[in-house]
Amino acid sequence: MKVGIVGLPNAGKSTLFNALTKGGAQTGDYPFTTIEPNVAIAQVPDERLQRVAETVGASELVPATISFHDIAGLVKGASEGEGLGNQFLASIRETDAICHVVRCHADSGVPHPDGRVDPLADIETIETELTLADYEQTERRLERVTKQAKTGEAEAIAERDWLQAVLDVLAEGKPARTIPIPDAAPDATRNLGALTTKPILYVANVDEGDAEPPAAVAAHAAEVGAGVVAVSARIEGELAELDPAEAEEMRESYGVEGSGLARLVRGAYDLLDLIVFFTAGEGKEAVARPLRRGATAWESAGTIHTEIQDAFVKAEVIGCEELVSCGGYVAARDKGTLRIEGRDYVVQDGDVITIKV
Ligand SMILES: Nc1nc2c(ncn2[C@@H]2O[C@H](COP(=O)(O)OP(=O)(O)O)[C@@H](O)[C@H]2O)c(=O)[nH]1
Ligand SMILES: [Mg+2]
Repeated sequence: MKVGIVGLPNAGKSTLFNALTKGGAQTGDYPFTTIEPNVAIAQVPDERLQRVAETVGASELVPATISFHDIAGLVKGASEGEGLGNQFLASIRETDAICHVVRCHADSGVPHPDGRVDPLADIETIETELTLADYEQTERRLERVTKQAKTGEAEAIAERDWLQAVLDVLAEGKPARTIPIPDAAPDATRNLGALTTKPILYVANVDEGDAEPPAAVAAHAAEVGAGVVAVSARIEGELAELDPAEAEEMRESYGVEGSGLARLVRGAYDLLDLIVFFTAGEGKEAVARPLRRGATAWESAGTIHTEIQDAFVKAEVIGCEELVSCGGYVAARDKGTLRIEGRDYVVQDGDVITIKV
């Protein structure tokens, strides 16, 4: 799972990214590893994993992870090749969700590319570029799928109609996510690779001591179905340099409640609408695996390995709390709480699953 951090130049993307990488290492709440200068991996904190591992006697813990990518280069005209142009848009295309940093602080020492502070106008600038990029992409895809639909294939027809509806809303400047994906063409979004179908979290980079995002930003987020959090990237950056006790003291002096970074990481997880299931075996790894809410046992197998999915026969399933209270698989099987489920079983958050092949 990848989250792309975007925003206009000087919005505070890198400050926030650096705070995340340092802060995570410090507090241990969200351990981060920087794998490339602009890519950091965060572990999803989940105390259930520890208990599942102990119960089954697993040898190693493998937490779920989420990666944050600092994607620079979005400027006005990017969709027409300005700045990093298409290269930047391609990087966003590979992400599952977008974290959009919006300059809201009024520090005159930080230049704004347009020489004024106007969060809504900035949001519009970015979203216009994404919409324009999607418009072009949709036109191209529609041309291809229209040809396929001439054969009378039901899926191609559904996809064509969806693309036409998407093109119409994009022309009005609205995001593609406003058009529901047709049942008959479930891969339509993935095939298109649109930017405006991705869930968005606005990160309002506010003045020191501000706890709330500007009302206009919150209202816009509600209108487009996006999440929103307020942080001061600068303060979070400073806090990240301190040890936890000092950081707490400084937080109090600024009147900042809780860790802004924790709110950010939490907000990003919520955006992805993920649940977690576990796989764990004695002497083997205990793994926490993120899964799309509503996914089936068969789909869960696919997130482990395509070979396991191809060979799927059935799944042994138990809720993690039940497994822990039973004290292990053998006792759970004896008690009859370890269930056998087929490929269409809808996986629940916290399920411990063994795929039988
Ligand atoms: N006053 C203030 N300055 C900030 C804040 N966040 C970032 N900056 C400053 O804004 C400038 C641009 O930040 P940067 O993270 O490099 O922006 P990016 O271009 O989006 O990556 C830097 O000088 C930062 O120190 C903030 O919350 N408050
Ligand atoms: Mg930067």
